[in-house]
Amino acid sequence: MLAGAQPWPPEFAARYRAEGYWTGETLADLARGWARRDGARIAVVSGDRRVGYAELDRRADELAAGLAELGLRPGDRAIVQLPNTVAFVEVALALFRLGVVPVFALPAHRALEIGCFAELTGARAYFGPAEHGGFDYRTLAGEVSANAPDLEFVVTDGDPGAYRRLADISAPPRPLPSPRGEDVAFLLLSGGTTDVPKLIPRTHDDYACQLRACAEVLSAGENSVYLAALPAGHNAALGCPGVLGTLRAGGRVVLSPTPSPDDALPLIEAEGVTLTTLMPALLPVWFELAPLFGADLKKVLLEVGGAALRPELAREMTDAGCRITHWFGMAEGVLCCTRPGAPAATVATTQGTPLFAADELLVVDDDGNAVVPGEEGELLYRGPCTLRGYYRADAHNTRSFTPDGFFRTGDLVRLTPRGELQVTGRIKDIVNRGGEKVGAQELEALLERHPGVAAAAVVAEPDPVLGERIRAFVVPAATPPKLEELRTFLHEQGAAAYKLPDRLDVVAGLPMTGAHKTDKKRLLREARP
Ligand code: OOB
Repeated sequence: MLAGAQPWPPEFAARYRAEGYWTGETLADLARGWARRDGARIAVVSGDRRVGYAELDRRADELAAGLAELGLRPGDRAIVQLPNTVAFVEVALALFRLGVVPVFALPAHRALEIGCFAELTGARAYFGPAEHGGFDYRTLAGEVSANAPDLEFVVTDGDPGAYRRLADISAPPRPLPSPRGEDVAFLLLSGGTTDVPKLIPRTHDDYACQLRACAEVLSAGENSVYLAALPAGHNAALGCPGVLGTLRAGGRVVLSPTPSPDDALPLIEAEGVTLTTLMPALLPVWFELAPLFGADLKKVLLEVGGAALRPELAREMTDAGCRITHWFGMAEGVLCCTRPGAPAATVATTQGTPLFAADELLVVDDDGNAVVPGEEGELLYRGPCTLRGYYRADAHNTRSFTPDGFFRTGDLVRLTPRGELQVTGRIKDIVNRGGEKVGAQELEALLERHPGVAAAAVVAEPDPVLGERIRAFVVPAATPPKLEELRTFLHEQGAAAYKLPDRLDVVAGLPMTGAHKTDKKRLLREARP
């Protein structure tokens, strides 16, 4: 296994194999079977491009061979920051086949985040667009490379500037050693990190298991048309069943460059979309604007998760005939959902039941003891897809797992008498800004780099549109800084735009708890409304 990744203990691995969760199937074989059976079948649609299974399969082989010729080797890491384009799919498949481990970054990440991933993983390659959304990723790659001695290859989709053009990397397919089921297939970014970013190793065995199970519960198959509107490198769009699960099932993946209604909604009617994944913040906008774009949302199974879904909104939409499955998901492999056809009340008020019968859930109090059934507590999770350790994060891992391997989610839940999950809050210190997760400590440390800031505290503030937004409290060191000044400063530090505070309070001091931590509850209680 990849150094720095934590395997499941042998007795659990044996059980998951014996019970058919882990089958040895690898992501290297995605698209291959369909390419042989029905090569002309469309696998991926992006803008004007329609790529068949045979073409995708061949390109993945040629790209893998080309990358091997450049010197990339199994076990190397490669940062993949491609937006939802054919290149994303080609690169992911090629890396899986070569045994190179993609680190899936989001297009919104900037030099700060990508630099962190490069340093943590020692990535040898970076794959990004030349430009996307008005931003030049070659400049970002240049900034990151300057401080990342291991980063040898920058590959761009589009005009490469000083770097390598993705389309030019190709060599005659050659036999490559197949990865094994237990090998790490890729690294995903955790949405639950409060300080420096954490990465989650996902194995072929565990992710193939996730893809199969998600496709099964949603009846996704060869006739499915999956719309990837959220970033393809996020677990929700990548594999629930998402892009990879749809390719596995022989369906069609339709890629939208962004989730904005004018990009995504026209694709629904044009491509006959049957399934898509959305964060709750997008739902009202899609619901309202769908008719304008001739999109009939009733024809699409809507997978909604990533942040709290307002029950009234869920009801309004189901009353209007929309089909929603409500998900509680984590990149760490925790997945619960309401099954299609569940009663409207279940969809509106619960996040359903675990994906696997082998998933073990505990709801515990502050002392780690199981709560009385139905009471609120922290959700602990253990199962065939749930990680046993973050990548290269030993100290953090001792806090994030119980001694017997349960993962501490940091989310507060209660279980209904029928065993359905209800997310009630969280204890981890993050802001869930419309589904995008911002670690409070990471942002506080960045704010405290500003010369005008002596101390900072970041809290989640309720927001009618995003669910939560970022409120920063700062104690000034000199002249009190203004919100715009701090936002510009963070931007210049290379932070992603979704991490910039929405609101600023300049305060004389921060209240402390007995444990010398900022007392954020008191801070909010005493703050102006
Ligand atoms: C998904 O994954 P991540 O890794 O970006 O974020 C996970 C966190 C959870 O720990 C929880 O705090 C929050 O997002 N969350 C929810 C939620 N679903 C996720 N909070 C309230 N209600 C929900 N339904 O966000 C993700 C991964 C796969 C599928 C769907 C979402």
